[in-house]
Amino acid sequence: MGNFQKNVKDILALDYGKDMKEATTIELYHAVSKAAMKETGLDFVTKAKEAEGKKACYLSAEFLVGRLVYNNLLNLGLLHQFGELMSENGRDMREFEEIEDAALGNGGLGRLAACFLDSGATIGANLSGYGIRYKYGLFKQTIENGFQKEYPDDWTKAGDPWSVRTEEDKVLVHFKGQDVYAVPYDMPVIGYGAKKVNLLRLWQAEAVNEFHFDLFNEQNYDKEAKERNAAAAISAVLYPNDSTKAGKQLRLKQQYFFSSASLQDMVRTYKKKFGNDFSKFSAEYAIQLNDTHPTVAIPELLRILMAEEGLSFAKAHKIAKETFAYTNHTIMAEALEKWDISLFKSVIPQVYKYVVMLQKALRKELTKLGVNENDQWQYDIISGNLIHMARMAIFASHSTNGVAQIHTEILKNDALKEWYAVYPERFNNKTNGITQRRWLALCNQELSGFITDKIGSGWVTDLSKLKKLEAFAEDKETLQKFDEIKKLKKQQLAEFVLAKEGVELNTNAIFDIQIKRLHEYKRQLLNALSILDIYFGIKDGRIKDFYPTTFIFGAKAAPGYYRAKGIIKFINEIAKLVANDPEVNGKLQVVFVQNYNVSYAEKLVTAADVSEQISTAGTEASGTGNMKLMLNGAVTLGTYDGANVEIVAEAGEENNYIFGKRVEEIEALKNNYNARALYESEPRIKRVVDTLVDGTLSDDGTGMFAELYHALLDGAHWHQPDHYFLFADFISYCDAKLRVNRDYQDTLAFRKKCFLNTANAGKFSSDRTIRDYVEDVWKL
Ligand code: 26Q
Repeated sequence: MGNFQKNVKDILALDYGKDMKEATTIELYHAVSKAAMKETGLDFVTKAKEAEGKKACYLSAEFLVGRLVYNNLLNLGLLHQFGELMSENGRDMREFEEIEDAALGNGGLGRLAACFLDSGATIGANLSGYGIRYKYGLFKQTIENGFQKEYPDDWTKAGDPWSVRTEEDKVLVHFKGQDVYAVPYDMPVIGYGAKKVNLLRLWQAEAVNEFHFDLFNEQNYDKEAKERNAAAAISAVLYPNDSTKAGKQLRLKQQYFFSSASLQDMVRTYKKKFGNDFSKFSAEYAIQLNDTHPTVAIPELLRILMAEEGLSFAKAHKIAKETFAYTNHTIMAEALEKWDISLFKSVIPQVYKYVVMLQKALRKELTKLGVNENDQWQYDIISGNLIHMARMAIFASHSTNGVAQIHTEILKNDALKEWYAVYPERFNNKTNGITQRRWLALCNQELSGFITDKIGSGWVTDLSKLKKLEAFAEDKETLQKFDEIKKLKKQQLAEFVLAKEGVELNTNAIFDIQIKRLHEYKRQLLNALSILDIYFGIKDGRIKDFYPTTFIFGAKAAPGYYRAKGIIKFINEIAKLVANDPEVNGKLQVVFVQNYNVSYAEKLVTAADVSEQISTAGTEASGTGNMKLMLNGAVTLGTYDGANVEIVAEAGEENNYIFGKRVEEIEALKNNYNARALYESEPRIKRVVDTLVDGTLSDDGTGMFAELYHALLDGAHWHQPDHYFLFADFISYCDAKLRVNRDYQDTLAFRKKCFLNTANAGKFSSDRTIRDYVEDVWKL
């Protein structure tokens, strides 16, 4: 019996007085996690803090780590021993699936941060994460009568065995009229093979005062409770919007809270080593800002260096510029974060004057760079009554990067072109990636084993090795086995979906999957309309020999995003229509799964034949789900947008299904787009759009479908009709879908396309992305 296995048993006995057979799932979960923490090294906090050399700090409002137990066991090399221990005692390895799943993020940006940490520790880089320990993660979603409902996600209710509270490192954070403690909870980030353990430090907000029993009487009970609640409120909930809109005081408090705490932590550690000489600060730390959410860290560093350490503005500004780097995750100008000056001053007045100093320095520098006085307003950090966070981040850092080639080009030539004109050397691209440990080794053990049999296990830490698979692309037996694995993953998914949703999936069908946050620009509505087109096409006899297809959706809508919620209802009504129609229900199936999250994604990506990546060209910065599906052998049905462009460049246009207008064509359309004319002239468009209002489908009297109809045909909320050009791409999209359907009927030819996608996914490892950051930006 291995050390680890013995430890699990000992902990069970000591903590609960039980054996492997008697222990409850939660008890066993705690014992397994504790034993794994022991293998990690119980001094992991000390060790990480003593790491030699320059450190990169990833500041992010979100770390969507998902379920940790299996991932940590994998990276510790204990997954096999764990499986053995469980089965020997008549227990199921998957028992813990009902317990933990830390959703401390919304979607792409948060999950990217988690993948980056895994890669940083695996390649041996000093990369730590700094964020917020939200009490409630992203809401849980159910679908009731076709509508989304939200419930709180109390992610620590079964405890949090992966964190340690590092009380001695707590710091004070000041707000106007309120001081709070930021208390760090440290999670080990275990690199694959466990050679390196980094830290994810999440700050929890707590009241400063010890509970005062003398105050705790009738009169002061209120005051005591109020202060305690106001402090805890700062780290209470994750904002569920995944595009900027909040503009709320509490959101700014969250941002300053973790930015200030993280900087205080760095400055304190730095001073222990170097004393008051700050000339080496940027040689000791690189700080990556994950979008503008932590950008208030820039004036906060100025404040600390100037007000507390006595440096001049010139010196502090130079240090900030050398230390900070900024990642942009969105193109859409309206999504760039701005704060009201009066709100900013009402929350953190002590920081505002450093923003003013930056604004003054900006103007001075622009003049020096020869920018005409009359053009300088375009750059203003302080403009009208607003503070532009992205402008501040670009000006006061040395690096601004986009997250896919096309995205970076759009930043340089369009969205941020005036900045590119004055600071071209600051702009660079870092195409996103995903960790193959979670997104293949862990979630698809069948495919992993198969790949390792063919080419060895080197791909686990060097994904470019997958290229070796190409040698087998003509081999019938290989493709047959590949096909069988996909079939098996479909059956496993079907079992899970039956248990969760009560729906039986047709595992002989094509699995066509769209999983991502619900957003108009991601065009789930286009997918839904195309399914209706197929539905009518089959019924009319226009579409013959249609190969049975199961369309699966997973998506959460921001709770206040009314139109997105209407789209969810619409998809669910289509699912019902199709399921109840005997003319089509052997051929078409539509399923909207509830509570799509990281763990659900792990199952869905392995079972997909078709990956839906259909955003309007120029709107999706990168996408990372596209990479997960590709890696697991799905073809991309997508537009020329985000990382799709690089995916087909790697895997071949002929092995994927690209459709629709390109960025330039969309740009050209913007000035003379007539959605209604397209609707009137194309009967297939008219037919499917009319289902929103002609009684085919019901929104239960909410008016949601009529609102969608008007948004498409008349425009609403300062947006032109069909703002995301669904009609412009409709026919091209439906054609591509039918091409997929035809091609699928030649099983091995289609599987070869899938196989070549897996073989060419090497570029999309986050190990590669992190190496690029380490070399070009952080200079570790
Ligand atoms: C901002 C202010 C107030 C409240 C919430 C927010 C907020 C929160 C989350 C704004 C944006 C987000 C998340 C954005 C996001 O996930 N963007 C995605 O980032 C991925 C990683 O780079 C890309 O692959 C996706 O293309 C991009 O949409």
